[in-house]
Amino acid sequence: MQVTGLQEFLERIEENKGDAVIALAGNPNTGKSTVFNSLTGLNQHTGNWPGKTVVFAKGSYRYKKKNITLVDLPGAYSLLANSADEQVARDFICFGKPDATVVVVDATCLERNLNLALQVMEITPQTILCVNLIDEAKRKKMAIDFSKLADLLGVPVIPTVARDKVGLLDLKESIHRVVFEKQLLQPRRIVYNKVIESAIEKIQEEVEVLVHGSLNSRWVALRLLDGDPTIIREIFNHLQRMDPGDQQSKRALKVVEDCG
Ligand SMILES: Nc1nc2c(ncn2[C@@H]2O[C@H](COP(=O)(O)OP(=O)(O)OP(=O)(O)O)[C@@H](O)[C@H]2O)c(=O)[nH]1
Ligand SMILES: [Mg+2]
Repeated sequence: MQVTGLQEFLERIEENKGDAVIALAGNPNTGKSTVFNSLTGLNQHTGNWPGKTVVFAKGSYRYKKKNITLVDLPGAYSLLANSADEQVARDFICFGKPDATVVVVDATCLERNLNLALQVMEITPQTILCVNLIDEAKRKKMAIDFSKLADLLGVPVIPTVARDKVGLLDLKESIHRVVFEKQLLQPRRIVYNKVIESAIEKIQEEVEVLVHGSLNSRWVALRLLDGDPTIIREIFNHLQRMDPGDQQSKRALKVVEDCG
């Protein structure tokens, strides 16, 4: 079995992980670390992603008798990773199976920031949108209809001013509901054109046998169609670890490998 930096990282996160692991993702400079520091206080430590210069922080807080581990990820514009930072964020969200992912977005440039949120929602329904910097949006006289945004996206939307600790209790409550009260989320799904949708369906059938709910098979199919070799390599490594070893799985694994 190949030991990647990813696996070593996941093992570190697993240690004393408490009752749930929550990923904090978002574009650069949206206030992720401010949210992280406010929620975890001194209960945190930082480290390097094994083999990379990328820094991550892990911390914890307690809410309603549950111990929550937060992972502060480096800023990313996209999960179709272009930089080492983006690769780390992507790999954790995709393969780390956090119990929920909070996407921190900048209220003053929602349009650009929602790209990442939609990509996260394509991987996992367990997504919460934290719309931060609403003080800046107000200053710029921007009005945001948060409940309409939540309806449109199908996930909880929490407005915050992280620097002033405004809205962070709501964020903790939302995380609690999603993780422990099994609040049903129905994230808006991006529908592609007919040709792509039918290709997705075919590939999804092939890979389902390997994926077994450990990854989202629709997302895997999309990545195989994209053909990005770095992500396909990680998908291959992940699926190889899950491989039950029968003929059907071997064939599916070969399909994934050949796409890379
Ligand atoms: N006005 C305002 N500033 C904020 C708010 N939240 C964070 N900031 C400021 O925004 C800047 C960036 O915050 P960080 O928490 O470092 O952002 P980040 O997303 O962790 O940044 P990267 O890790 O570099 O991607 C800091 O100067 C914060 O003090 C907010 O709600 N309102
Ligand atoms: Mg940060």
